[in-house]
Amino acid sequence: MKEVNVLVTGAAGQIGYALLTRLVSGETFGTDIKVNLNLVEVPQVVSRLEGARMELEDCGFNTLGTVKNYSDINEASGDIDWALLVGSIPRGITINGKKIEERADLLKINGGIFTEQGKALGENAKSDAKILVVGNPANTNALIGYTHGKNSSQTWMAMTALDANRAKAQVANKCDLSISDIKKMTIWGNHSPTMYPDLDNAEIKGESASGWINDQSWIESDFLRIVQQRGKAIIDARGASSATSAANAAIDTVKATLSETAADDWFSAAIISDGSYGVPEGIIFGFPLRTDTTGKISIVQDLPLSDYAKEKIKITTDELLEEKGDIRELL
Ligand code: NAX
Repeated sequence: MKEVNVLVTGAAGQIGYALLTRLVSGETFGTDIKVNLNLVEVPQVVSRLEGARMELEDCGFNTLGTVKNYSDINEASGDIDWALLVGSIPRGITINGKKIEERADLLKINGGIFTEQGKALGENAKSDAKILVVGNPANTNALIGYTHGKNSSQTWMAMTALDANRAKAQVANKCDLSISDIKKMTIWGNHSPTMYPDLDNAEIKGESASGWINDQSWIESDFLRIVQQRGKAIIDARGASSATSAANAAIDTVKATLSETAADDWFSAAIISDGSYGVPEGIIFGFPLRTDTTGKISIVQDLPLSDYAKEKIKITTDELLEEKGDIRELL
């Protein structure tokens, strides 16, 4: 059996719990590939990973390879094909007597983590490794990791697939359609409330989704608000953040990179900007993406953008530039 080596940080957290089974069940990488897991946690909770390991063993998947637990990213990152960086320090945590509420503080604390993880993966992971940052603030964490990875053949992404899935679900509900009828959903920009889910370029049965919906006031008010605030709505209802749907989106992103993207579709993730669509180079930005037959990921070009879309994209761009300014000394 072929093997794939997958590293997951924050593996003892909520998303980690929902993610691990699906990574090793055969669903993600295929039923003919063994998945070796390197699980990483902070030293205080690394012992909990042993519980995760036992449960995975008890699932009885033929595709489960080795499961190793680490608290040191340098030891964990050798020969990795895929890294899912889920662990990060959440807003509201108290560190050295100070409650971390400000985005700038959060960015700096996580910056230290992603500097180290970037260096370790850049030096030790495979040259064609793909790295998906889930831990927030995901885009800027990914920028720090990418910068310190200093390995241009590796691909760094920040996750926006959850936002894309949320957008598709709202459209499906509104139009009484199946999710599979909705294609080409793009989340432009930051994984934050400034993200811009684009219904002009999304398609329903080959037609522009915004044309099909034909209700601009729903698109500009209800739809945007619901998608942008969905994370908060779930926390309010569940008393905890979205874990199952976040893990599902991470699996969707991995799968989207494993084979050529269907001709009538694309997927959404944030990658380093190359200046496409006038987005400044050097920020990790949500774009429409396609995977080719060799596994290379590229930005879908030449999509039309209305003045309204350009205005929204500018807002999320400005936010990412501001975040970059907040962590300038870490780059
Ligand atoms: P949890 O608090 O349940 O788990 C996080 C885990 O990460 C903890 O077990 C913690 O010990 C670990 N951790 C912290 N620093 C670490 C480090 N340096 N190395 C290894 N492990 C470390 O949070 P959970 O609900 O699982 O969410 C994880 C992250 O995903 C959060 O930052 C959250 O904001 C983010 N999210 C991102 C989403 C996205 O679409 N990009 C959506 C869902 C989610 O909110």
